[in-house]
Amino acid sequence: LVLLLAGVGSLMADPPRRSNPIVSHMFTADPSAHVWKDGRLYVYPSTDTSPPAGYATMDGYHVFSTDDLITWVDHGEILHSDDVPWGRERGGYMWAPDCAYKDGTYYFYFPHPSGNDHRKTWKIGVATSQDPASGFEVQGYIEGLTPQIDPCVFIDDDGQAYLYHGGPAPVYAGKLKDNMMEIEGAMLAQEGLHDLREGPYVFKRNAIYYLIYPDNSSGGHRMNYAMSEHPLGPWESKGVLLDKTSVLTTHGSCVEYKGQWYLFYHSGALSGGIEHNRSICFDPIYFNEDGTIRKVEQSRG
Ligand code: FUB
Repeated sequence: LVLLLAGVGSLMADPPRRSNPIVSHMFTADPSAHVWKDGRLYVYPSTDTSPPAGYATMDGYHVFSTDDLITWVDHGEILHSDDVPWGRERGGYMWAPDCAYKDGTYYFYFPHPSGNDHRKTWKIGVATSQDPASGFEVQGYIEGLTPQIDPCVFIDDDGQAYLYHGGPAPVYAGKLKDNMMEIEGAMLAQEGLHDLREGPYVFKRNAIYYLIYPDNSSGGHRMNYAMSEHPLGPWESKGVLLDKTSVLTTHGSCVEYKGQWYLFYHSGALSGGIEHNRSICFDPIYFNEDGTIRKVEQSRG
């Protein structure tokens, strides 16, 4: 299934932010953005159901890609809760995912509980494919983790992969073995992340590691960020990157594309702020000389 999401009219738009929200034929949240070797930018979000039925009914993942930040392709559903061998009887609960690429294989990481009390039974599943937007098959889940949501995998310049997950706090992080499905050594609670709630995402720029995360602000979580000289911290919180949007949660990722950095996040842009009908958006981010990030000008809160 390949759908062209933007019509000719949107080609007239000059700044990329004009295509917000990215997707308008379904509700999407928790965008994880990556640029893969074909030069396209891919976004891996989770899916909100319509009419809104809460986070319990989030049941699958689509992938979207672009090469101009204006026209987005929906590659269709890559994974459904029916494909997950643990917890199959309950469905739903396919929450914020991430994807990583190593040695010819794409690794898709997703949370899914194995028992009736999802809070106590979260597993971080792994599905693999040779294609970034189709053919994913579940390989199992990562053993030995604290039951938490919101996986993020960051691969450093030396090829070492790190897994982060968190929700509730703290964020735990550690090295992944070369097979990308087992932990090497211990997962460590990450220090210095002020008021962290969930949703860690790590990226690197100019030898500085950044970890962005939602805080616990009442009425709407704000996206915060922290910096470190090391991928496993300790971190120094630097404040708010994105103010609250029109929905309670926030969750996002940062990526550089064609020389510009962007923050991907979700808001209630399409639904008018309905809590469980979120939509993924993006806006440019700008760095100061010392590596700190200016607060994002939110185009579709
Ligand atoms: O989308 C379901 C959950 O809400 C995510 O896992 C959290 O990060 C929050 O966005």
